[in-house]
Order: sequence, then C-alpha cells, then structure tokens
Amino acid sequence: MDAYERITRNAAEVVTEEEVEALAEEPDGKRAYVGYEPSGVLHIGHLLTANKLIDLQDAGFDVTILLADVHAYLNDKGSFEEIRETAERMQEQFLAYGLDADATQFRYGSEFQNDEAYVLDLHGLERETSISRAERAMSEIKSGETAKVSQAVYPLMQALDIEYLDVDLAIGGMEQRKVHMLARDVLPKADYEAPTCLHTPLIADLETGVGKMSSSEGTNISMEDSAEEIEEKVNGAFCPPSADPEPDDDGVERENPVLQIFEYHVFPRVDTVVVERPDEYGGDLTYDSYAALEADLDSGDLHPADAKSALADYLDDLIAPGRERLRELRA
Ligand code: NAL
Repeated sequence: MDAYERITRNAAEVVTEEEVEALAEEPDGKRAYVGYEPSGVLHIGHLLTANKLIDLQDAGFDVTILLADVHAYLNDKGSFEEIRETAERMQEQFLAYGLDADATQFRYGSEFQNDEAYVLDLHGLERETSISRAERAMSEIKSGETAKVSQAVYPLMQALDIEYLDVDLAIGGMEQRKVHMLARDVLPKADYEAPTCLHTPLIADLETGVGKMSSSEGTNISMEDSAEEIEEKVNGAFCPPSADPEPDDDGVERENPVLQIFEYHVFPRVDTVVVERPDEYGGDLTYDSYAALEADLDSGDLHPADAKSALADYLDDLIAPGRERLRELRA
C-alpha cells in the first residue's frame, strides 16, 4: 500500500485530494491532529478515528491528540475538574489501544487557549463569523436543545486550534466536517492557511442500522464493556444477510453496522479474519479482505449469526488492553 492509499483508506472524505496528495509525497514528520472532548470512556466512535491515526503513524506522520477540555466545558460536559480527570484516563486508553507512544503528543486545550494572542485572534474570528454560521457548524456536535453563546465560540476555537497546533492534516469524524469547512473559510480571513482535512465515516445505529451511532443514545460499545457485554450488544445488532439493506418501513435508509464495524475496526487492525464454525456447518471461514467477507454475507455463504459471533471476539481483542488499563487505573 503506498502512502496516499494508507492515509486515505476508509476515509469518507478528504478536503482536498490535491492537498492530501501533496502531503503523501513526503509524510515523514508531517503532523496530523485530532481533538476530542473528554467525556466518559473511549467508545467505538473514538476508536474509528484512532484507527486512522494508527494508519497515519504507519505512513510516517506524527500525531497530536488534543484533549479539548475547554471545548467540553463550553459544550456543557461537566465541571472543569471532572473534565480534566476524564482526559487523563482517555490518554491512557489511547495508548493501550495501540497508538505509538513515541509518535503521539497529547495536549490540553487549556495549555494555550487562554494566552493573550490566542484570545485576541479568537475575537478576530468572532468578528468575521455570523451567529447562524457558527450555529450551523455545531449542528452535529452540540449537546442540549438550546444553542448557547459558548457553543457559537466553540467552532471558532476549534478552527484556531488547528492553526495554533501547527497541523498539516486535521482529522475528524464526519460530524466535524461543518466545523472544518468553517475553518477553511474563516482562517484565511485572519491571514492563516485553510486546513487540509480528512473525515472518517460514521457507523450506523447498532440496533436499527438507521442514522448514526451516538454516544448519548442507543447502544454503543466502549472500552469498559466486558466480553459478555460486547457479545450481547453485537448479537442484538441489525445484520440482514446483505451489504446494502432495504430501507425500513418508513423508507428510511439503513446500513449494516456489523459489516461497517468489520470494515472500519477489524480489518484495519488484523491481516486475516477467521470466522469459526463447527464442521457440520462447513468449518472455519478465512478472509484476507473486508470485500471477501462482505461478498460472502451478501451471497449467503456467511450466516449473520456466525459473522456476529466472530465480530464480538475481534472487538473484544481490540478493547481488552484498554479495559485492562482502566481497571489498573481504578485499582
Ligand atoms: C476537536 C474538538 C475540539 C477542538 C478541536 C480543535 C481542533 C481540531 C479538532 C478539535 C472536539 C470535537 C468533538 N469537536 O466533537 O469531540
């Protein structure tokens, strides 16, 4: 796999392709950047961007993870102290998950976001941005019903962070794209460069395949789940014998989240997937690529129940080191 392919595999979108191609020509020492609001423990959504960070490290990038403590505070995620404690645990979980400790830099937003130069720059961006634009940028990120002033400042700080952390490539899930598009528009008005962005896909709701898996509603899989909990959640997942499920009764599009998790979580981390089956059901199946597994589910050669059982085992393997680390931290 060449560098461009590794950088962009499984991405939902890159902005722009030309800019990413230029980075891929000499990836060594380039810096990719992702930010997370510290809250709870890592879940499958965080881990999807983490897989991309691992790809980028393999391609030669250095990675900065912003533990966005001030952002979480602005977005109503608790007291500042609680947020800081959560952030410390989060850092440990990322390393346990498999990020390269030597090529990962963790930063707290509060380290630099209160500096005078930063605050004045922020006010400059505030003067260039309408309230409605800022509000729209937050539509997939905002917590709570009413838009608060803090949530309008939030995307402007996210834009400015990309500049202040000296990033070559900004990474985020697709829910971050409107913030990144705002950043591309507004940073040049402050004579900064528009950031290059890469967005990872979102996984469908596990139980219905409709909409997006969310950390606040529906079933999510997290670093705290036991093997039994993972098995139960995956067993209850929506998995028709199809890569392209029919819309639901109301005509709403559905995805197959079991396949999505194989594609975005399992195959990026293992070379071969073995689906164990008793001999009487045809014996074990071995897959070297996601496409081969998808084709077998689609044709009926792989039964959804066998796919789920294998998925639960692989997810447990991926989550186990982080779960263990959390246990140590709490002991
Ligand atoms: C992501 C977040 C906060 C600040 C950032 C700054 C630069 C790049 C990415 C950033 C958190 C993110 C979330 N908005 O929803 O968790």
